[in-house]
Amino acid sequence: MRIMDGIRINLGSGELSRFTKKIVRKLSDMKDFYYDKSAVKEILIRSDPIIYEVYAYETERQDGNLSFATTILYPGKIGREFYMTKGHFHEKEDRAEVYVGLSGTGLMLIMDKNGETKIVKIEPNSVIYVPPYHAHRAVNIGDKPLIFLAIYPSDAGHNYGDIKLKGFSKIVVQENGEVKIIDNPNYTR
Ligand code: M6P
Ligand code: ZN
Repeated sequence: MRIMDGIRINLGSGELSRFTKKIVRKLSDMKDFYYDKSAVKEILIRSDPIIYEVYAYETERQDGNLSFATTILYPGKIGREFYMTKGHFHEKEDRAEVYVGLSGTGLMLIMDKNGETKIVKIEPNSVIYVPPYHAHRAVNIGDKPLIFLAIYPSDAGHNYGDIKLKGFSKIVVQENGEVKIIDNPNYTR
């Protein structure tokens, strides 16, 4: 009987050996998501840095199926705010997700519908459960790429609308060389 190869994760680069979709998210693709709009403008005059890349292995969008993706979130800041993913609620809001940290250090913001945000560390070998009805965003607070695996129902979908408009209730910034979690001045309940 033939033994099949599984899909491998390159732990150095975060790349999947097989994937159905690759996303490259540059600053120009997510300028509304950072709180400091003038810092965004300033950077975009000179360059358009890649903030993160996603290798997704997605199966048919049907109840019961699972999909998974690795994300490589680069280190850096826009103004004082650390590089982060857009963050999203699921289109099917009752769908949950699991994140597994593979390399680098970061934080996961997990926010409920009322804007209550919990923050969990992402580091190698950490497993983070995102419950249904919660928005989730990863933030790189280190100086190396943050690499993690996410596993989610194939029919979950992404809803960026609310996040694009208001963001998360908390943002992660650097202050006097330290990582600080502060209230997002642009967030309204
Ligand atoms: C993880 C998963 C993906 C998601 C990606 C980037 O890999 O949650 O579903 O697309 O992170 O996050 P976002 O879609 O918020 O930019
Ligand atoms: Zn998700």
